[in-house]
Amino acid sequence: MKKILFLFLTAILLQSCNDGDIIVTTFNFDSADLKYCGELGNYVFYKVNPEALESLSLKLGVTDSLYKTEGVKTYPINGTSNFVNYRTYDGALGDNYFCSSIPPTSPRVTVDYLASSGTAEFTTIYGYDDNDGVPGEKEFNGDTDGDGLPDIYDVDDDGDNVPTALELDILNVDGDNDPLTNPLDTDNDGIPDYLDADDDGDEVLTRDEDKNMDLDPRNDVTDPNVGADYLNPAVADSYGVNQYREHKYKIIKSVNINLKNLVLINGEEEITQETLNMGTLDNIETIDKTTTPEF
Ligand SMILES: [Ca+2]
Ligand SMILES: [Ca+2]
Ligand SMILES: [Ca+2]
Ligand SMILES: [Ca+2]
Repeated sequence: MKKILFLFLTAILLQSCNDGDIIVTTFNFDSADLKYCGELGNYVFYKVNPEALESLSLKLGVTDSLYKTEGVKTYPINGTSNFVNYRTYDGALGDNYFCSSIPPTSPRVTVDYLASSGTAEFTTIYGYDDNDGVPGEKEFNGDTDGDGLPDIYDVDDDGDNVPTALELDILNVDGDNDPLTNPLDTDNDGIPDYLDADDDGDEVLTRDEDKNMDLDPRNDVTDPNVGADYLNPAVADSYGVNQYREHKYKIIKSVNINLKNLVLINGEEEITQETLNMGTLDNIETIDKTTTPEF
């Protein structure tokens, strides 16, 4: 008769009889980190519980770029090209057990369950970094300059062609070594320069106070005693610059792997699990983006 064992989320103690021997396994991977190796066509994700000498692994023989798009992708567990194994061993696993091209001969596998059905659900989440000196959680939740790049990944939040990083407290005037506290507010209008498209309040936009029109208002200086024209309210000439400079930012991807409706089989024995969250891999892929917003 076929034995069916149900495991609950952190599944506790699994006993199985095998020719009279009793094998006890814990099936507990909560404290184990999710790790990965492999590449297109042969992805391996695994967790190892060193205390119980057991592992849970997912192999995917798919040629998808798994994290290409944000959102959920699902892959069927078919027991052949895509499969999940739950195993116990007679010794500790070396660091490369799952990632070496030739399968190691030791430790020996003592119990081996193979999943013949179920689904692997990959949820890819994008994070952004514009490295502009304003941490993501402190960026304005919106698109200040309306250039299509939200502030969280806009290196020039106010679109004035002076990068945000150069409009903060760059001279450490307040002495706290944090460029974000007390950012420059040249015209004292209560809007910090990095969010102010007219920094000196002379009613000519900073972007337009660019005499040589090289998309950098910092090098247009009429009066060296005051500084650049965009910070000098006494100079208010507009050159009608209708262009943004090039922007760079990073997309940092993380992925969560959730196994659903898993049926693990070992001979006559069967473990079923409705959901088994393998965990999240942070920074699994980073993409460098370069773009020039349309004006
Ligand atoms: Ca923007
Ligand atoms: Ca920004
Ligand atoms: Ca500004
Ligand atoms: Ca000016």
